[in-house]
Amino acid sequence: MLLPGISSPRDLKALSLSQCAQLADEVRDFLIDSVSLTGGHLGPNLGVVELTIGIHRVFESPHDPIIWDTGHQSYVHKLLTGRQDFSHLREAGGIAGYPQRSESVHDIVESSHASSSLSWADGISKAFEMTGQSDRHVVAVIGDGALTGGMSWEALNNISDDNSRKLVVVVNDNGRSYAPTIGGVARFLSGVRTRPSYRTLHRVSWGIAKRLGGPARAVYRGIRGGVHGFLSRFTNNEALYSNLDIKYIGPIDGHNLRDVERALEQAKDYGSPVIVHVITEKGHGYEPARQNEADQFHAIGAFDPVTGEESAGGGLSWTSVFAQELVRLAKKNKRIVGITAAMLRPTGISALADVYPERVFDVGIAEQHATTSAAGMAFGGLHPVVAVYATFMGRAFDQVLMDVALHKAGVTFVLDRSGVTGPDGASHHGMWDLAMLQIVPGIRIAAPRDAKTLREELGEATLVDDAPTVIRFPKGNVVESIPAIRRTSDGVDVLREHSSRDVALVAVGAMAGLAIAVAELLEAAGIGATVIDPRWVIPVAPSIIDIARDHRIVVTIEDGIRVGGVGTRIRQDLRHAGVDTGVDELGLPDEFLEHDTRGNILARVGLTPEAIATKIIKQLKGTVVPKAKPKKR
Ligand SMILES: Cc1ncc(C[n+]2csc(CCOP(=O)(O)OP(=O)(O)O)c2C)c(N)n1
Repeated sequence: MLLPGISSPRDLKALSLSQCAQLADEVRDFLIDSVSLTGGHLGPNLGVVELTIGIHRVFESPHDPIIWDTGHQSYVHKLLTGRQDFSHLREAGGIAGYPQRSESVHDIVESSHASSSLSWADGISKAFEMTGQSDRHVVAVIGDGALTGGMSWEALNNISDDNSRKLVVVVNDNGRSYAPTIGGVARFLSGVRTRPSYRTLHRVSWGIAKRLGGPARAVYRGIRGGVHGFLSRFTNNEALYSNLDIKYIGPIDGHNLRDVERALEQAKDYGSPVIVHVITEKGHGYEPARQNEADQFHAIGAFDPVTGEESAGGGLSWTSVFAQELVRLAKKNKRIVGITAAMLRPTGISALADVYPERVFDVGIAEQHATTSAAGMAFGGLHPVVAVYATFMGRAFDQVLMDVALHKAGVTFVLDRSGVTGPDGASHHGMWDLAMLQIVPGIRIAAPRDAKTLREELGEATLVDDAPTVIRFPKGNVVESIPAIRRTSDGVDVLREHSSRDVALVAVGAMAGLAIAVAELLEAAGIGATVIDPRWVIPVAPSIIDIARDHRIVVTIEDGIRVGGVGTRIRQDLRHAGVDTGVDELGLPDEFLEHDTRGNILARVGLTPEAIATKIIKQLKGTVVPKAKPKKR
């Protein structure tokens, strides 16, 4: 076994190529075994085993920073940089599913939102140049999927402007995001992939360089870029890149370590920005992943390593309720279309595509474009439903504000994975959407509490044709129904009432179950609680103000950041209406919350029935206990 002996990239450099091949096999076995127990991003990592070994043999991490775009493909990098305990991958205390600076000096970028790596690399290389660290290379590894994001092209535009920087862009082209990558960029890459003539050129050139000795070799190295540029016009492989004026090497077989290393060495020699186009296969070396057409084990739960069969999760997910209801609504309303930013299946939009393929648009990893394109579709007479994970909505704030809302476009945003998500860590919690979106003039935001209200609110949203609407719901399974006792005339559901109106609990969406549990505990302590679900949390319905007026205190509970959340909005609206009932806003702290289970995180931040009930009891006791009389002397 070689893998246990690799504690840093330095150890890799002592290995022969055949030992590296053995190491690659060991890494694959390790990944399959460990991810089968914990779940994680298996397919992307199986595809970059040789590439990661090659990068670490050719460059000197961390002296040469390596930036993994998105970061879900960094498991091999972790294994080779001293992190071989994967037993608690993505669990509290275990290693993170993405690069994390606190884990290792080899991890540089941990944001995990796609398409940012080239901007990072651009900035770092500029800083190295300006601070006299000119012996340091910067390597960015970006997938063909991430390359569909606009930010990468903004960065390339800048990178191509300055030939003095040591910046290597490795395009890890496996032809897929989750599903096959779409669009012109993908077509361009696939065109290059099927024309291997550059590889021949590259091999010949390498041969020449090797044979030349001393000064002749140095001279050849100096002019090699130009020679390649000239000859590659005849191979016609890299027209897109050459038009950008960036040197290009490729396409390289990403599973042939010798070729990978040669290409990287050559890129290192250039001493100016260069793209190395590497062809890899997602799920490489593991048949069940390769055969899985849907997503090639992009992200998977625990599974049987022999058959590749995923362990049965069971239960009905929020995503599938949304997916089914969207199809039902789309059958009745021909104006409804679906948009996804490269997440056809994870968002459930695939259900609509199965029935009406022509009414679904996968725009690539391009949330900003998805949003403005939706505004255009609304102008043209459609009602677009843009389905994204809540965390990625942040990318398109300006577009929601200026393109959709300002233009009164009827676009429905469906935010899956809102609130605390858990194992994907700080970057993937959908906790900013409520605070961020509620400041958009005219926007209406619904947070369904169960499957029934999700269906209902989605239907209501698709009828709004003059403003953005948002439906946000969490990850995981949904309960079919949390019944209401009554609905107010302005659409607020009252879930529970009590003759003594001590506290009004306002539950945002999936927090309804928690609020009811709090009410039960309060009742046992002799405190009467009303529980309401606003359904549409923004704007604040007038009946919420009326209910608040009737109670001693209001407690809002939301699965989103407390600062500037729905609770804050209710407090402001109460004050504006002259109601002086105190409001306690419960929600998530304004912190980056590390990976853990959703349950553990909610407990840590005090969002459990016991913690909330205790807080309220203390608070109310505080208001009823008479002030102590001053002692007589
Ligand atoms: C801004 C943003 N939107 C969506 C995602 C979700 N996402 C994670 S990985 C991925 C596909 C990445 O494809 P690619 O860059 O080709 O890498 P591969 O997995 O194929 O190696 C997507 C869409 C994300 N991380 N960031």
